[in-house]
Amino acid sequence: EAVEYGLDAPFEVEYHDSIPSTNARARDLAAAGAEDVVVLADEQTGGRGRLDREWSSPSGGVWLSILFRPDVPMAQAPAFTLAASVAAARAAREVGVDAGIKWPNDVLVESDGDERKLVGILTEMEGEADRASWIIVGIGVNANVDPEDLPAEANPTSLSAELGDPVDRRVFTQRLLELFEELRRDPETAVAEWREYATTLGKRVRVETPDGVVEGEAVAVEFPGGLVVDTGDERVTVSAGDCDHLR
Ligand code: BT5
Repeated sequence: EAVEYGLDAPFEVEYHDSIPSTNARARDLAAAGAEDVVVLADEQTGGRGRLDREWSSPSGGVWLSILFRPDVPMAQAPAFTLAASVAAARAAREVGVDAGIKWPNDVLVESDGDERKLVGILTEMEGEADRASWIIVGIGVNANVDPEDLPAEANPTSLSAELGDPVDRRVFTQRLLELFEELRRDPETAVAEWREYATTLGKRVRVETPDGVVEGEAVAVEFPGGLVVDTGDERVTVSAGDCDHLR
């Protein structure tokens, strides 16, 4: 299956059979003044997660980055991560995979307390505090890949592994992009749907934020994407960090 699968998108799509990272390519395009571009690859040789962690990206996945220039303050960027996770979870549900969302950026398949990672999202931005110059939303979906080819410690899964059959990547990607475009303009629906899919709400969590560790019960998610944690003494809203579900 060739990666150049002819998407009918409201933006330019750039295809690569193999590239180090679609986010890195999108950053180069942003620096050159581009906007409304999707970079899509069959394989990434240097895919990245948050904090420069490696993102394993063998052939068969949907590895893409969306570059756009919305007129929003930088602080609103987490709303795009939220919209992307909802778009990915809904697109997965539409092909029959019961995906949930773990705050802030993981789309998972959960069964019997076991959480298998299906999608990762990496949002990057540049600009002034009151106005982002560009935003890049990188979405990595383990579509038609064998979880054995992914890092075992991440407890990964894929659409094909969950379904027992490969998905049509053209149809899936088309739908994912459509949903993202819709949801990023409709934060109310995105937040409401996030709550519906959330595996984090109601759980005891431990969040490592840039300012320290917050532990307590996850009680809410608020626009543009903060998680409200009830520590027992107070309610703290965390806007970024690594989150562990404690039970
Ligand atoms: C993420 O980071 O989950 C964000 C991943 C974003 C990937 C997309 S693909 C298109 C675009 N181009 C890029 O270069 N990146 C974006 P984080 O939450 O930091 O999770 C990273 C961790 O996930 C790693 O440390 C591994 O443990 C695990 N991991 C790596 N590859 C995986 C995979 N394919 N599936 C599931 N887990 C994986």
